[in-house]
Amino acid sequence: MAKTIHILNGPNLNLLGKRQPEIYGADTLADVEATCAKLGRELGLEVALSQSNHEGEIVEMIHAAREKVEGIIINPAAYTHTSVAILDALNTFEGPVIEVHISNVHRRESFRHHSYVSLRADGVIAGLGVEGYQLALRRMATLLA
Ligand code: DHK
Repeated sequence: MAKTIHILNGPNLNLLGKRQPEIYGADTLADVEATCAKLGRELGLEVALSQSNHEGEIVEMIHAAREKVEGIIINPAAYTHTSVAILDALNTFEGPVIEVHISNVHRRESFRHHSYVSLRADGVIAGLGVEGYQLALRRMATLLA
């Protein structure tokens, strides 16, 4: 049976493609979902993508992932820099976790330089645009082989 990867996205990423395209690019989250589903098929992985603007909902999605999926790719967006709750939830998950940021957070405001989620992540991708999700998926295929 194919292993499942959940790609979780935090606040404002529902506006991907419309929101500050000079920073986040022109692709929408639906485009990301389609390219990752296609790549998942090539890699033999089942891919599910979700987005929420609410911290507690993201915590609950991580709890649900505990029972259902083998790996988590997460772009916690602004919660990256603030959320101990999301870090704690990820610490209850046993499979691999890869953190993705579309922009290079280290070249931006200093409050974006710290990530709570990085304390749990097995790997971090930043600044490679939405291609970062596909690269994370390829790494998941390696880790779960
Ligand atoms: C997305 C956001 O919404 C920001 O709050 C983060 C991240 C960076 C990204 O680059 O994908 O600081």
